[in-house]
Amino acid sequence: MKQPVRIAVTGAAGNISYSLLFKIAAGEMLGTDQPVILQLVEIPQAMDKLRGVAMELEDCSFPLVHGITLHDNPFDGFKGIHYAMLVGARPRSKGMERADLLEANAAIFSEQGKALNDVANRDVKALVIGNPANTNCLILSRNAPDLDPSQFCAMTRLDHNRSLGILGNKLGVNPSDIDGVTVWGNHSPTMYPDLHNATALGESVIDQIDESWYKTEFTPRIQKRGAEIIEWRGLSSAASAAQAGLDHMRDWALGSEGKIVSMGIISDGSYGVAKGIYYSFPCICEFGSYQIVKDLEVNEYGQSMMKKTEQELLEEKAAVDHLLPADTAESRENLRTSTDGQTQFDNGVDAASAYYKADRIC
Ligand code: NAX
Repeated sequence: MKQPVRIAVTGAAGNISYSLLFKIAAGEMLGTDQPVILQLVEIPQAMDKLRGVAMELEDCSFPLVHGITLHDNPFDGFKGIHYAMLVGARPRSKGMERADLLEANAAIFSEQGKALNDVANRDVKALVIGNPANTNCLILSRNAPDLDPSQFCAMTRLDHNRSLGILGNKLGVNPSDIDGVTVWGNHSPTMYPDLHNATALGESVIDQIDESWYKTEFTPRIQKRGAEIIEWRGLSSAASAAQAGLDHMRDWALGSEGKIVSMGIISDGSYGVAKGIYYSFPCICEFGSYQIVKDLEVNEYGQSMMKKTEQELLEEKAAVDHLLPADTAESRENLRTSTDGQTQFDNGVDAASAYYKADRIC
């Protein structure tokens, strides 16, 4: 039996987590041979609701769940964790400007970055799902000076999966028969879903679709799919977001089997993208780490689309720049490439502490 891994989920009493937690507990993320300890984090006002969710998890009797702990702050909740699924974020309330939203989330993700830095496993992998995901991820990473910026990702996998699903439907193929789709940039309506290097059953996709369908129907549909779901369902995407979070973390940890996946990662300047922002690139994952696929052709249209979404991220960064610790700026721009990235289990946590006990709910 493998040693259990510790997974923190923030916003654990919310909608996305209500799907995500049960999938993780069933072994869909890290495999059905990987026991897990779930460290659930919420704001103090949501702790009762969180207890109810934890009771339901307990009632499922998942054999892989070796413990569930509930926390109202990240410094407790992130102790010794190997994986962080950061779902909780401040939603935009009525009358709130974008800058206010960025600032409200900056407070949350600064604190969570510090907590990861102080108490998480040194090899932790953190995925930001809460919006604005890319800039939240930047804030998180900049507040964790002792962790590598490549240990942080923003989720654009839902946009990637949406592209595969809608394209598969159009071409009459299974989404798993498609490869080479990239969603570039920000998880926002400026994202660029690029099909120019995509293949379906080994045949070029771009040769099989109409350019005007691609540019005027497919692209805006992917960019605004979240709003379309809200319009029909009356609620925002939850199960599909949970599935995407799970897919992202599974591929990052266990490998993408040679397939290209879109991940919001620290830009190292590839494809001319400004260094130091979290931008979605085409990646292949292997041995617990990702690599940017470097040699894809980007045409003039693609370049202008990539610039637009980069510009938006630079503007978001400018809006929160005064809140970012200056001393982590350079290390996020002068990156080294690591060749390994396997999660180690030497997490320095005192095995006698309460966090190591496999109590079901404590
Ligand atoms: P909910 O409002 O249902 O749940 C959010 C939960 O987070 C709440 O229970 C809240 O109490 C908690 N929370 C807030 N601040 C927290 C903090 N500081 N620490 C811990 N918990 C905290 O939202 P849900 O539908 O689950 O969506 C969560 C986030 O995902 C939102 O920011 C949403 O915009 C974002 N999304 C991101 C997507 C992506 O592709 N990156 C797609 C889906 C989704 O829109």
